[in-house]
Amino acid sequence: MSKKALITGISGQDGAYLAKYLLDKGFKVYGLERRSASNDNFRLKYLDILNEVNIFNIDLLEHTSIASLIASEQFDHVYNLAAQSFVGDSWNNAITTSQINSIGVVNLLDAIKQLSNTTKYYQASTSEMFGLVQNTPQNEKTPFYPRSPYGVSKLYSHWMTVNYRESFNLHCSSGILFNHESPLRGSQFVTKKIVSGLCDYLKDGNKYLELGNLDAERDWGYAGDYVKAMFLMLDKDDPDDYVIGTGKKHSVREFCSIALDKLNIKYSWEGQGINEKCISTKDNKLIIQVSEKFFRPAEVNELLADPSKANKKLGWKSETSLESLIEMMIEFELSK
Ligand code: NAP
Ligand code: G4F
Repeated sequence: MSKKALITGISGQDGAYLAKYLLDKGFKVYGLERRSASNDNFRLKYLDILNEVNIFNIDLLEHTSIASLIASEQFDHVYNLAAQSFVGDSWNNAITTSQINSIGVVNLLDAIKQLSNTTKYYQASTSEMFGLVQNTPQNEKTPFYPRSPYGVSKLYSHWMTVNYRESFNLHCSSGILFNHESPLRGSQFVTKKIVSGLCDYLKDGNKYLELGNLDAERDWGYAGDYVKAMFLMLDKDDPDDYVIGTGKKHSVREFCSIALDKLNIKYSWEGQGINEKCISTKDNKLIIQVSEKFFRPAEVNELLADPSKANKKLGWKSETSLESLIEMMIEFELSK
């Protein structure tokens, strides 16, 4: 009989790629989605799997509905990907962020503990928990120092996952995933914003892009590679926590430069700090300018993964280079 997996946040970037991956592995895939007027499941449609997944319309905060679902379906795997995942919004929406990202997790863990204790659980932890990094590169032993309400809320759920594993002997694992992107990335995140903004500039030379901190450095990988690590964690006999990343970092400015080169746009960076601009060397038109409104109250300046534990124990490694990822994102954007 097919194994059953529940994915919360199935309408998001990772949810969609994970659903496809598990369907290809023969799982029966169930998804949790909150009702929304705007969600048209474009990612599941793009991957051509909308009709292959079973969707439950339940908000992660509806703890009684979550409990009855967990009790009635007795899932083999539960992947908790639902979250308010945009760091930049988390200062203005700190309470909602905390409710979804922290209390939502306890709703699931507690239901599993009481009603389905052989279910294996995956928690979507994040490199944002390292925040003001205490060591570089970051691995499972690096101390945490979150820098946003998002990071703090995820640290709570990370430790709750560890606590339920240690207290109740549940199969709960956390993936501490570094930034991962794809053509299906949400439009607010910087990589998608850069690629779509530059494609808009290519189509209409009067459009330009406004960005915040160009010096921030991230370890960017491809979401399609990262969902495999989620499955590998639950496929193992022993639950554990794993850092997942590429082991390479680039600044936001470097990401822009690679995308500009791929689009064959000739440019130069001019000025410094808030006055920095990227200008076309063909006609002097503005391509990118820095805007204070995209800076954060507290920044995570650099993130760089040391994924050696996952390499060794899960046999997982990042397969897609940043250059290939950017090409993939550009191709998708230009085909729209
Ligand atoms: P995403 O595209 O923002 O997807 C998040 C999903 O959660 C959306 O489908 C959203 O649905 C759903 N959701 C939000 N609140 C909910 C609620 N109350 N009840 C039910 N569903 C709810 O994020 P992602 O990039 O796929 O990331 C997946 C997970 O990994 C998140 O937990 C994120 O924090 C974590 N993570 C991501 C990265 C990354 O670089 N992508 C790195 C580390 C960790 P709506 O459409 O209704 O908003
Ligand atoms: O793309 P971002 O918004 O991603 P961020 O904040 O690193 O968070 C993402 O990765 C985390 C894992 O490390 C996840 F947990 C989280 O859910 C999310 O998926 O911003 C990346 C960097 C930041 O330093 C930001 O200040 O880009 C900088 N940036 C500069 N200009 C910008 C912009 N970010 C955004 N979103 N928009 C800008 O205009």
